[in-house]
Amino acid sequence: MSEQTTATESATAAKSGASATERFRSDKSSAAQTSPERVDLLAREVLSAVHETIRKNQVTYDEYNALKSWLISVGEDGEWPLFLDVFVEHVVEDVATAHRSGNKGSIEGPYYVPGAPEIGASGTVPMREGESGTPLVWTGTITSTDGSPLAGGQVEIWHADADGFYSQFAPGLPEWNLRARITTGDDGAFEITTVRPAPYQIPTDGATGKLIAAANWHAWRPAHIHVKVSAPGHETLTAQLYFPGDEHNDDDIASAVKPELMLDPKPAADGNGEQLVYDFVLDPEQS
Ligand code: MBD
Ligand code: FE
Repeated sequence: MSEQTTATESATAAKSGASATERFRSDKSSAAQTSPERVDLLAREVLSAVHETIRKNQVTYDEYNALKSWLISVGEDGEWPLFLDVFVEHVVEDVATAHRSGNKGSIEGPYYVPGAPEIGASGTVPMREGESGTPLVWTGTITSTDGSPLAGGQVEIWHADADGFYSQFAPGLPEWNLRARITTGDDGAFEITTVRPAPYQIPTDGATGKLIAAANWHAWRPAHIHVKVSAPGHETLTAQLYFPGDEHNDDDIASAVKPELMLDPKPAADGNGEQLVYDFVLDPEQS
């Protein structure tokens, strides 16, 4: 049996959820500061919307208890990061980036890990010997909205493997598998070699998967490559890039696909896999 099937067998929602919760707590939750005025306003509005839904739909005690039981299991399964990033983050991202004139972005999702290995301006993402998936060579540039190339720009890239698993969130994968950071030189150019990720299915054995099954939805996200692009004096861009023809581009469970984020892979000139060009334009930081 290949090493690549081991992860398939022992990946569980609870394990990836626990990793995502831990990751969030160490990177982001300590930075959360919200004034009492905003908490008062937002909590009241959200609760009113819930009350209104209950009245409008004549919600029963059975339904209320089903909700309560489900909410308890979201926490037990460590799936608050997954649930919120799948069903809520896309609107937060829209609001946060509406002022930009550079690249469109998309949600970060629960599986970003800072500190991936640096591979220079041109390099190959860490991967296993014989990593499955079509080889992909991606060239591009990072420029500012005025067209000037950005030296010292970084692209952090992370994506699932050909079985749909993310390193550090599924067992049996090397720590930094399919995660890397590139840094541009004076011309703002980069070249990244990796492999095509597979479509991603939300874990079906956790609370989020149970909601999806109970509502008769599907659990799929189209294949995607995550990036975080940064450069001195510029707003950091978080995005996901997609592949034309994926059957879930039009019904992503996370509502995170935008037409501007579509890649255009072509057969590679050397006959080995695919090549593509995709550039990034960053907005200068607002003063
Ligand atoms: C993912 O890979 C992802 O990108 C998002 C947003 C949610 C769940 C899994
Ligand atoms: Fe993802």
